[in-house]
Amino acid sequence: MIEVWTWPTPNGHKVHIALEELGLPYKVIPVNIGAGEQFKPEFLAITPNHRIPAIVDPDGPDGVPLALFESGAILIYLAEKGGALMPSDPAQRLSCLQWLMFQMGGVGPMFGQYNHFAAYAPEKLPYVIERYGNEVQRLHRVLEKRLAGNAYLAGSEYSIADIATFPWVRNPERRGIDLASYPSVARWHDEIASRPAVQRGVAVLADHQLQGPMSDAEREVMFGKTQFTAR
Ligand SMILES: N[C@@H](CCC(=O)N[C@@H](CS)C(=O)NCC(=O)O)C(=O)O
Repeated sequence: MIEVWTWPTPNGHKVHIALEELGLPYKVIPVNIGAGEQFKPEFLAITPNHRIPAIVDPDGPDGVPLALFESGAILIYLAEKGGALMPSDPAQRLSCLQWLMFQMGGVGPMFGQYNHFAAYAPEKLPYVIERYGNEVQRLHRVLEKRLAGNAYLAGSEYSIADIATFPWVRNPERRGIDLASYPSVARWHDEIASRPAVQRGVAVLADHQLQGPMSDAEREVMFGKTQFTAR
C-alpha cells in the first residue's frame, strides 16, 4: 500500500485528493510540521527537502519500491499508475502538464509567500504584502481567462492540473480574494469542491489543522533556526 507522509496543507491535500479520485489504497503517515517532525531522520531519508508531501510506494515501477517527493511529481506518478486524471490526447496531456507547472512554479510559491508576509511575518512590510498581493490577483486573472473558455485547466478533462490548483484556491478570503470577481474560477471551484473524492481528500487529517494563531514553538520550527540549520 502507498504510504503518504503528509499534513493537512494545500500541498498535502493535492495528494490525498488524487488518491481518493483514483481509488488507490493508501496509508497516511502524519508529519506534524509545526512540531518539527519534517526534520526526523526517517523523513529525511525519503526527502532531503524536509517538506510534505512525500510518498513511498512499495510497488513502484517494475515492482521496485519508490520514494518520491514534490507534489507535482507525485501527481504525475499517481496519474500514470492509476491510468486516469491525465488526458491521453498528446496536446491535452501537455496542456495538463503546463497548468500543473503553472501551479507548482506560480500559484503555490506566490500564494505561500503572500500568506507568510500577510499573516505570519512579525513585521508587516507594506511593499512585500503589496507585491505578493498583486501577484495573487494577477494569477487569479490568468486562471479566470483560462477557465472562461475551458471547463478545466487542461481543457475539456478534469485532471491533476485541477487537483494541484484547487487546494490553493479554496478559502479565498485568506488571500483577500473575492471569487465573485472571478466568476469562471468560482464556477470551477464550486464544481470541484462538490466532488465526493475531493471532500474525502481535504478531510484527511483535518482534525490536526492549526486552530488559532501559531505558538512561539511552532513559529520557531517553521521560520526560525530549526528551519535553517544545515543538515
Ligand atoms: N514544492 C513542494 C512544496 C512543499 C511544501 O512547501 N510543503 C510545506 C507544507 S504545504 C511544508 O512541508 N512545510 C514544512 C516546513 O516549511 O518546514 C511541493 O509541492 O511538494
